[in-house]
Amino acid sequence: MKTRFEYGRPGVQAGVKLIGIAVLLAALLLLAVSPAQAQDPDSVSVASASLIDTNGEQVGLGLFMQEGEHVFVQAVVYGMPPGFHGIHLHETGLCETPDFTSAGPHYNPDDVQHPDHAGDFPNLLLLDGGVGFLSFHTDRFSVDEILSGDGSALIVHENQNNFANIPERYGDPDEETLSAGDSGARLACGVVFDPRDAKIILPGQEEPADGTIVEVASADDRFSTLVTALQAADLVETLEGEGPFTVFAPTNDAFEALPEGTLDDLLLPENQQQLADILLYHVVPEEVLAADVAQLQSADTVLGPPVQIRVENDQVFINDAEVILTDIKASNGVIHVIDAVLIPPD
Ligand SMILES: [Cu+2]
Repeated sequence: MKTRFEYGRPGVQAGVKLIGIAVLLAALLLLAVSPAQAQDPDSVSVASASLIDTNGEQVGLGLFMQEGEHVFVQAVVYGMPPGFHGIHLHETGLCETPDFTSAGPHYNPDDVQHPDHAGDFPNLLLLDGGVGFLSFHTDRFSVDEILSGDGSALIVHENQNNFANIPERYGDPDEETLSAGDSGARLACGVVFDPRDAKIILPGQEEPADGTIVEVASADDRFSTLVTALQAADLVETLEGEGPFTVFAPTNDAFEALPEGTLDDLLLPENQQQLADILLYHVVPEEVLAADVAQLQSADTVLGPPVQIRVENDQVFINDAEVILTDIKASNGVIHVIDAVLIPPD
């Protein structure tokens, strides 16, 4: 059971996966808020972190909830080696595989020594099955603080954190021990984000589209010529209809590649029918996703005559136009981008 979501906060990498249980936990956390506060969700400071491993796979979730002066921290981790692991908050909300050094050093706004960093946490114990749960309070930061600026990231390390606790008889601890407690490699990382900023899509749920085919195309500079043509051909209303439609959308470059003067001629009022015919030859009256397009040899268009579909060296062609981008979702269908204008047969 897998879930996708995108961060709503600008500058944070999108496209991380969440599992259903993580969403459930986040929901439970929100429910745990006292009824008076729950009436205004914005008055509650909560944050979560979706932990990914070095392969980008989901391996856990962290939750942070402000409770007065304290923050209640919870983490559930799975699919990682059993035993104790250092787990900390690091200072930058960026988790780039494979080593997560992008998250920077420990979250330490007061510039103090380990283990007094605000981001120092108790160790996490993973059971034999590689699953573990951590729950504690900290008064070293607030939820708002760890969400502000560059954000922060929750990191699970390979080894346990010794909290720089090296008794004198062992000699002087080195810099690595003093700064991070010999926790070793970063095995998992999760950007800390406000769950209310995230678009969460549950399993089986359709990804919400940003508007109709016309609205999606209008919002994209690459299709401004197409949109102009749709308006000139009086087809906007048609493509805002229920559909579903599949539109093979030529880019502006594709229109420019037409013989000189062709487009200008087509945009003349007296040629409206011809323009409409050409455009309707780009529309299939059903939703055909990329994975299905490649299975077809042809598809009937709204104009009538079918377009030919062929796959060559993993590239999909519609007649002689190459499909350069697929599956741009709209509320009433899907757009595949092509590099040439399709001309219907006479
Ligand atoms: Cu760390």
